[in-house]
Amino acid sequence: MSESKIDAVIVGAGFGGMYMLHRLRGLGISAVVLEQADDVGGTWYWNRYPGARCDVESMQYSYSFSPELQQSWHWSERFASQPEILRYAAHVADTLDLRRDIRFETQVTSARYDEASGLWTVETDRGDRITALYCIMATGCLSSAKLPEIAGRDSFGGATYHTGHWPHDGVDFSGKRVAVIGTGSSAIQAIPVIARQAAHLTVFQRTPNFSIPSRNAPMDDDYESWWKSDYEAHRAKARMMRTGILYGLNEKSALEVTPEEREAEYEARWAKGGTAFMGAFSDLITNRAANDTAAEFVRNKIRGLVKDPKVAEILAPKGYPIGTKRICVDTEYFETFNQPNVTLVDVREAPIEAITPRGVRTAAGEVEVDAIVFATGFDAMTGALTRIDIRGRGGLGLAEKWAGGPRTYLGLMTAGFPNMFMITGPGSPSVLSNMIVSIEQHVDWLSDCLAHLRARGLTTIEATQSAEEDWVAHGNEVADRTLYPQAASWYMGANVPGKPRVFMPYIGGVGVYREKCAEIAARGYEGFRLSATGARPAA
Ligand code: NA7
Repeated sequence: MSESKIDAVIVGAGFGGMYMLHRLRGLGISAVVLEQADDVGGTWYWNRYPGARCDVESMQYSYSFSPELQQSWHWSERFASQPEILRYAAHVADTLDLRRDIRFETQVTSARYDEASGLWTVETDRGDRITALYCIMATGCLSSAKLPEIAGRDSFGGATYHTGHWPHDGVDFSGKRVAVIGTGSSAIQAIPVIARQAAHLTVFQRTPNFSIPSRNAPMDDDYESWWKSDYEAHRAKARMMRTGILYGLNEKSALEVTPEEREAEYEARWAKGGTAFMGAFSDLITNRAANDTAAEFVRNKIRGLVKDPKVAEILAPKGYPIGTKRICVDTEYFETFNQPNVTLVDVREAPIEAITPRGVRTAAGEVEVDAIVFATGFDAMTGALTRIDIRGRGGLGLAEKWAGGPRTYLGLMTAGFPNMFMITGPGSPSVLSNMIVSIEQHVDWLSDCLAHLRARGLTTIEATQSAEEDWVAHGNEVADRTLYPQAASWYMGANVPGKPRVFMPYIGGVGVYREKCAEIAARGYEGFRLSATGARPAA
């Protein structure tokens, strides 16, 4: 048991927590980072499954705050693999000497606000009890791995893995019969790699996903030079894009061009690869008829790639608009189903009834396997927060407050929890954006906010109830103008049984959101109450 006092506790040493620590040091605010893993990297520390790779191009998926850092680092591929991103995170930690303020292998169990003192007390599984003025949750959006609720899950006699908790020394599937449950981004990356090793791979698919080829390749020298020759200007443009990613957006509607022009645009983007496919036309996420043209294009590509027409139809997503479940980026995913050692099981047709000691039993019979890979995703956006016992004013629990879905102001704070901040929390663009761009914007905004408070002798900031209500209403209104709510996605909480169906990230766009945050700060932190320690803000 150790007791200590500090200005700020930061929870999580991923890209959010690392940069937050760096900025607080610059402000002279003492801080400690608590991290459950034994090193930095957050999501990239845990997601070590075969084929794990970022779907944002590496030249853009990196910090922009340090010109030296971005100029000196060399990415070896167009899309960085997980090991390379982890090496980058370690390099940043070394360069900025971050580890001396990070307590590893330390899981935060509770964080409680004391109204009298205006301080947070944070407790860990190692018996630490740290009192701090600020509690900053850099806990990540996709960090609470979710196992499926399938009968007999723990009865399986062979090895089981979750993609988000992959063993550090890797797994050798050679000669093994393997089951993969799930066909989201993680599975779509892992399946081609596992299929090359395994004796037999059986994929259990509940919902097919749209996936675009990555066309990953070694880094092109000219492309790298183009970025590096004017990194700051390119970054500035990216920060104002809807997704925080710089790529060509076509201003035209998919419905105003001829079928030939439309096809040519899709073909060009398919050939280039990556999520920029969704920038083919301006109305793909707002107009169902426009979206249908893109969806049908991808379905036809799948039909062309998969030799068995029956298998192709099972893999071709129908019934929800393309892009409204997170679009996947793959390397020979669909082609993998042409391999003789790969079988696809349509779980909609033959639901999984149970996991047995020998394998997976569906309505169509039992599939015997040696290993099961759960690629079943995360309790996204809220799971990493609500699994900590966080209590604000009056002992109100965050999980209790969010029982009907997360409620925040700007995704940065939630009313009733003074001085508790979220980096890329629900209600911010977060998972709909380049996470590092969004992380930097939150950390910079928050650092300026804390400097503002200090300069005025104030210690406490809290979102007002009415600002929060307005922000939630605005977030819903913007989401309802898009096709996103039409899909049963993890953005909607639909992948966790019992989780309220609320569209969690802010879809208004990274650039728009950035401007709103800046205006709010310029107006003296409108919608927040600023006060002195322990003082209860006026109603
Ligand atoms: P996802 O995208 O949530 O995918 C999970 C997959 O697992 C998805 O295909 C699910 O089907 C499937 N799933 C979940 N539970 C079950 C059960 N009980 N039975 C059958 N299938 C199931 O997680 P990922 O890890 O792939 O990706 C998460 C994000 O990480 C990704 O978007 C990137 O941003 C990085 P469903 O679609 O729910 O029918």
